[in-house]
Amino acid sequence: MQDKPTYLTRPYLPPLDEFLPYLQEIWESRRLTNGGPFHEQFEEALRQYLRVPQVSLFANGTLALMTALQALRITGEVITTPYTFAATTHALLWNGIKPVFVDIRRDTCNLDEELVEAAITPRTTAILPVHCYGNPCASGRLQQIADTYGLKLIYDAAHAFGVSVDGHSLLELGDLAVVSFHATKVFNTFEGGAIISRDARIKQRIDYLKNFGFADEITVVAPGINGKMNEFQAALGLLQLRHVEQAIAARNQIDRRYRQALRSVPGVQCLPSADGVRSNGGYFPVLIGPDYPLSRDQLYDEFRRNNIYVRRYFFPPISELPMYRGLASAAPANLPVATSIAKQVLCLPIHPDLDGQAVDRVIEVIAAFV
Ligand code: T4K
Repeated sequence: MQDKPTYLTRPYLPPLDEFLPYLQEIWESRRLTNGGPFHEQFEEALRQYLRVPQVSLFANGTLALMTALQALRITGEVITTPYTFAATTHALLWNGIKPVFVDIRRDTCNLDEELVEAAITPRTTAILPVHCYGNPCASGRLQQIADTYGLKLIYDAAHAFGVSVDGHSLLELGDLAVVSFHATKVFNTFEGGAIISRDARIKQRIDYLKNFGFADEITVVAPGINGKMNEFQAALGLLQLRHVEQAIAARNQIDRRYRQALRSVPGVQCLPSADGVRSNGGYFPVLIGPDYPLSRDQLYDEFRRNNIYVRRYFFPPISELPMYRGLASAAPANLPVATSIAKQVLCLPIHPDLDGQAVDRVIEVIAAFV
């Protein structure tokens, strides 16, 4: 067993001395939150970096998701994926919306666009897909379905910061896209998130909603929530933007190393990387198939014995959680691909501070049984 633990991820942080001047400014100005100067600067800097029309910053990605659904007045049923983090589906339930699960594709782990139409009912108002692990959804087809049936398309793009297809950010897609800046993400502000919107009118509504619905000191135009990002988070975000390209490059280098080493390991399958996609190296999932000598859980335990903390994202599928499993669409027979992938998946450690030796140890643990 190696002494030093290897974690799935370690949050990227810039050198502390680069952050101190920001902190000093916050301390001196006493401007801590409610759309302060760093908030305004970060929102604009992010808009330019991502090359998207509008950005609304949030305290975290979950509040952003909940607000996105409110902003578009989504009700009734929403078609979504069972293969995601609990926040995606919980955001629907917190809005009184019924999730309707549709199975995923084996190559991307994203909502299977060809199964969506069959799940539409007169109560369906929107589709909520996830760009799982930053893998792009079949957005052309999903948009076509949304347009045909008059549905809204909201992407949970929590994993998709910095991912682009043919030079276009994934965050441009759909009516709204929601991204997370949680500590474990490619780009972090400790906690944080944002909604990407298409025009100033919808951004205005989102901004009211995240501030209790206040339009001015005495006018409340909507039953809003407190979703505001504070000045500490925004200042860190501004600084993180200077480093994020380097962090993504380091992650992608680890991604390439894993792919090359695992190519020759029978029973271990990496998800294919699609043409024209600039990945962010946010996650490195592998599927442990029947040709591998150990089951997924045996390999997970073996990693633990070696002080390596891999994760089973996303097991169990959300459709199997107690609050969802009674839904007709949650039946495992309706979701064979998600059910099978959730039993096979392991996310391997990947983050900018993971050195070559640690990556080799992860590969050695897998290869030792072949
Ligand atoms: N939609 C999707 C598709 C999402 O994946 C998420 C969040 C959301 C929406 C909601 O966005 P946020 O509201 O979170 O902004 C983690 C994260 O908490 C969560 O943000 C993330 N997805 C999810 C996939 O993973 P946990 O409970 O598995 O994380 P935890 O605390 O076990 O940490 C994982 C590893 O990271 C540990 O091995 C240690 C390391 N770590 C973690 C933290 C928090 C650190 O080294 N330092 C840290 O500060 O959920």
